[in-house]
Order: sequence, then C-alpha cells, then structure tokens
Amino acid sequence: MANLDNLKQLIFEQKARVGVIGLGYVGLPVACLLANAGFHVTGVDIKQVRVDTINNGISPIEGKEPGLAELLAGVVEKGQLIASTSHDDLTNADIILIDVETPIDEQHIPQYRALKAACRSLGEVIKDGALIIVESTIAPGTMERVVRPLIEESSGKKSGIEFSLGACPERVMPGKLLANLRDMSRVCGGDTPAVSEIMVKFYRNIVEADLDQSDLITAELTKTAENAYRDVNIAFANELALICQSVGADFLEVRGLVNKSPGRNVLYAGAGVGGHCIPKDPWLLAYGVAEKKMDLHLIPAARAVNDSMPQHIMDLLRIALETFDKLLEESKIAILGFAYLEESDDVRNSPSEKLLEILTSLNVNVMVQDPYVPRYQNSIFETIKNCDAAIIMVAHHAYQELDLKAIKKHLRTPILIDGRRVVDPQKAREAELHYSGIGFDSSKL
Ligand code: SAJ
Repeated sequence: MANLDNLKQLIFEQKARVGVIGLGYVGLPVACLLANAGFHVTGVDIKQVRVDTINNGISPIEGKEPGLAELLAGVVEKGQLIASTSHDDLTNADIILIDVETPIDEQHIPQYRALKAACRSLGEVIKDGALIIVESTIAPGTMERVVRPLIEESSGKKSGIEFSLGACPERVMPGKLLANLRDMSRVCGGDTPAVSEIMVKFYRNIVEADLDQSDLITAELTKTAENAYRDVNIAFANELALICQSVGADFLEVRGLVNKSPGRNVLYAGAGVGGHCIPKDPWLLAYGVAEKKMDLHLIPAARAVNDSMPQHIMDLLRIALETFDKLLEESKIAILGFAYLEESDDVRNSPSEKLLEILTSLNVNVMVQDPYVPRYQNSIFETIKNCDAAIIMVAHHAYQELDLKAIKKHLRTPILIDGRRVVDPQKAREAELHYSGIGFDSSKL
C-alpha cells in the first residue's frame, strides 16, 4: 500500500510539487489557482507557443475569462508557475493533474490519443509516491482500462503501491473558468478511500464548494451522467416543441403551464445543442458501458433528437419559402448567430455550423452574422440585405430587440425563422414578417 502520510504532510505544508499536463481552458486556470494557493506548479503542454506565452505571463485562453490574465501574470512573476513542453520537468512532482482533450469521433468513439500520450510520457518520469489525478471527462471505466495499465507499463511501477490514482472531473464553463473552479462541487474519486481523502485535502486549497469522496468509476459516471441528463432534458423540450407545432399549440405557453406543476422543469426547445460538453459526454457514458452489452435507448435517442433540430429549421425554411413561391436553391439566406450559446464566442459543435453545411451542400447563397464571432461581425442589416429569409439560431441579446420593421425593409422576402423563440410572433406579424418558430404553428397567426 502506498505510503500517503508523506504526501499528506506535503499538502498540509503546501510543499507538494504539482504538475499539470494540458494547459488549456481547464488545466491552465487550475494551475494558476494552485500556484496562487502556494504550491509550486509545473505546467506541461505540447504547444511551444502556448508554453512561451504563459512563461511571458500572458494568458493564451481566448474569450473573456474574468481574473485569469491577472492571476496568471502574478503567479508567473512570483515563479510559482512555470510552463514547459517536457514531461521531464515532472520528475519531482508529487501530484500530477491530467487535463487533456478527450474528443469523440464520427462513430462516437472516444479518441484518447492525448490521454494515452500523457499517461505514457508521465509514466516514464514519475517518482515513487506520486499521485496522478485525471481531471478530463472520460468514459466510465477509462481509469481501469486505459490510465492504470498505461502508467504501470511505462513506469514499471505498481499502482496503489508505488503511485496512486484519482479521478476528479472538471466542471467548468467557458467565461466562468475561475469562478466555476472555486464554486462548483467536485467528486474526488480515489483508487482507495485514503487516496480520495488526500484528494479532498488537496482540492480544498482551491475549491470552496463540496468535495465529495468516492471511487474512480463513480467520478467518471457522475460527470458523464450529469451532461447526459441535460441532453435528455433538452431533447424532451425539443420533442415537445415539435408536438406543439404539429397540433397548433405554442411550446412556450405549454412549457410555462407544465412547469407550474410541482417537480417539472421543461427546458427550452431550440435550433440544436452545441458546445464542448453536452454533445460529447452522453456518448462517453454510452461507450463506458458498451462492453457490458447494455442496450441504451434514451441517451442515443436524445442525441438524435437534438442533432435533428437544424434539419427542423430547414423544414420551416422550405415551408416559408414555398409560401412565397421561392425555390431554396435560388434563395439567399441569412443566419443570425454562429456561436453554440448566447453571449458567447465559442463555436464548437455549433448547430449553426450544421445548418450552414446543409445549406451550402444545396448550393444556397448564405450570409452569416454573429456579434461575438470575429469573422461574422458585420451588421445585422448588411447581412440580411436582399435575403429571402433571416434565421435566428442563437439567443444573443442583439437578436432579442430587433427592429422588426427595419428587418422587413432590408429583406427581399419577409421571412423570419426563430430558432430560439426570441421574437414575439404577434410583433413579427405586425411588422408584416412571415414568422416561423421552433414549437410554434405559424398558421395560427
Ligand atoms: N440548450 C438548449 N436548450 C436549453 C439549454 C441549452 O437548446 O434549455 C442548448 C444551448 O443552446 C447550447 C447547448 O444546449 O447549444 C448547451 O448549452 P448549456 O447551457 O448546457 O451550456 P454548456 O454546453 O456550456 O454546458 C455546461 C455544462 N457544464 C459543464 O460541463 C461543467 C453543463 O453541465 C451545465 O449544465 C451547463 O453548462 C449550464 O448549466 O450552464
């Protein structure tokens, strides 16, 4: 059994030397917070430019991250945080966090290239007694099937004896990285109860919220399940919206009335589900149980519903164009909103990207506008000028107070498709726009 007393003392005295592999939007903030708490932190990343930027005291993270740039400059200045491209700089590390990407491929299979490379490189340099904690979101069972064997193989050491393992999935959202790290509870999944106890002591230096002790599989399951849960709930809202649309009801009215019933909380239907977590984590969860030959139904079905929403936007567009005897192929279409989330510049897995792909594949002339995405920051009116439809794909504030009369004047054909239900259908009608929205039957206007 690993002797954890020494590690416990080092953590208590804040003398434990910390390593963080992967200095992205998760690894870098956690490295800065731990350095600021008093630990000496060595961050390792494969990108030399990113390492150099950090060692110059500058944050390479895009987008607004309150407090991160100042925090990073301070800990680098004090020599508490050093970045490197070499895992050799982790030979003295007592605790190493792994924060690398864990994407899925087209067949929804996890791509662990970065994770495996980190485990192999780390294994070659770790010292006896090191604690390795994976913070990346991984499929249940990955610690057993991938992390443990790779580190044992590359280090020649025995886990639980010469090194310890933990899983502590991150719960951060772009734009609130430091706040989330401090304020969101975390599961400290240890290989043994003694390890999870040490993890709590370690994370208490930066986390003010609950730190829940558990084991490896529970930590892996919790993170993937919490995002699968959200995906299924969004899919329910989307399917209910399509039901409302088909029978002539308004989804927003039905949603409000359903949510008056105790214990109900129908989310918002929309043009689709994007981002770096929700579209991926349900597949990580499913992959984790694939070898158990469990037939999952709800989780894959929810993914299919959410992935189909851009096609429903296409259906609304075709119906609206037919009303004006317009052929899609001869039309010019404006997409308003390209980020995956309102008030964000993050475009990962954006439903707008899917819609753009569909329209482009049909040789439709498409214009795009998004106040937060640099390449699409032209004005709304420039974008929609002489277009045959304007499609709202993201609930940016800029689209919630549109001058509908001016919109109508700039469009060649007065069609407004509301993928996030941010425009009042009556006001659209008063502005003589043909309004269609997800979960709304425009024939009712
Ligand atoms: N969406 C809907 N309807 C909804 C809510 C979201 O269509 O009712 C869409 C959004 O437009 C977006 C996608 O789903 O395209 C994801 O939105 P999100 O609000 O879930 O935001 P994310 O992707 O940043 O999710 C993160 C997750 N946090 C972490 O992984 C740490 C998720 O677990 C959180 O629940 C979510 O933030 C949150 O609550 O803000």
